[in-house]
Amino acid sequence: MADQGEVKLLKTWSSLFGLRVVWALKLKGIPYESVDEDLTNKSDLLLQYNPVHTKVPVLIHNGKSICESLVILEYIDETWSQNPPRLLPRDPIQRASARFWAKFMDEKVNLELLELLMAQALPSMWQAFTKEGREQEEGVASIAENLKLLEAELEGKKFLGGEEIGIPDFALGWLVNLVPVFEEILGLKIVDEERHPSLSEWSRRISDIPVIEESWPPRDKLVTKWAAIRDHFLATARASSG
Ligand SMILES: N[C@@H](CCC(=O)N[C@@H](CS)C(=O)NCC(=O)O)C(=O)O
Ligand SMILES: *[C@@H]1O[C@H](CO)[C@@H](O)[C@H](O)[C@H]1NC(C)=O
Repeated sequence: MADQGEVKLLKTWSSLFGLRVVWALKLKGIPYESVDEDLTNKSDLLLQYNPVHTKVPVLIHNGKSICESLVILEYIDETWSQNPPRLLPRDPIQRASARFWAKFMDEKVNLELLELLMAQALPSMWQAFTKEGREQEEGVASIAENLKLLEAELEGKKFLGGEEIGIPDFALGWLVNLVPVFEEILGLKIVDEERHPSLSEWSRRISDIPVIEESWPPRDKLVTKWAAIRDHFLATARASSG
């Protein structure tokens, strides 16, 4: 195999964006050095290599940095194009579709799930979570709309990209682990077998991939972390609304 060069990944123990890159590197069999950042005390390396956003993940390949998880995934696919699996299809129409869905995950699904957890970023969500019963169900319904779209997209398919795992699957993959964590904290069901059979099937298929299964952050640590983040957001929101 050709020399991989020096590959270093800046991430955190829990970063869902970082996980996308971990999976891509591991599935393609690319050896790399992993550096866990403390985001409350960012390293000089992070400030130097991602001065624009100072966010993880950052991939450093032979001293050059690549930022933004979806951009990193494409870089990995192009740089190690000989290593299967191929993360973006060859066909331009299919490539466009893969990029479209990856963007959809970031702009809609992932964001709305975080907003649901925080119940603060959107006034409508805030309302849903400070009120009871029917209105809370309506807050959940807006996320349900996006999940329904994904359910339809996945129907009859193994992966979002088709037969093989691809970039949109990486973009959505964190859902498999984090949705149950959010469900536990919120005490409600977001994804279920009955309403989301294809999504549930896809979740199982994703978690059965050994490289993915072995890379999840510890569940109890995640529950503690996200519950604390949520409490902090809710307290701040209450304080600022008097
Ligand atoms: N769009 C970015 C998002 C990355 C991101 O939000 N990273 C978080 C950790 S999960 C971060 O580094 N936050 C540090 C900060 O905002 O200062 C990507 O896809 O890479
Ligand atoms: C911040 O990180 C540096 C090393 O990168 C370390 O020397 C320092 O003690 C850390 N500061 C705090 C407050 O954790």
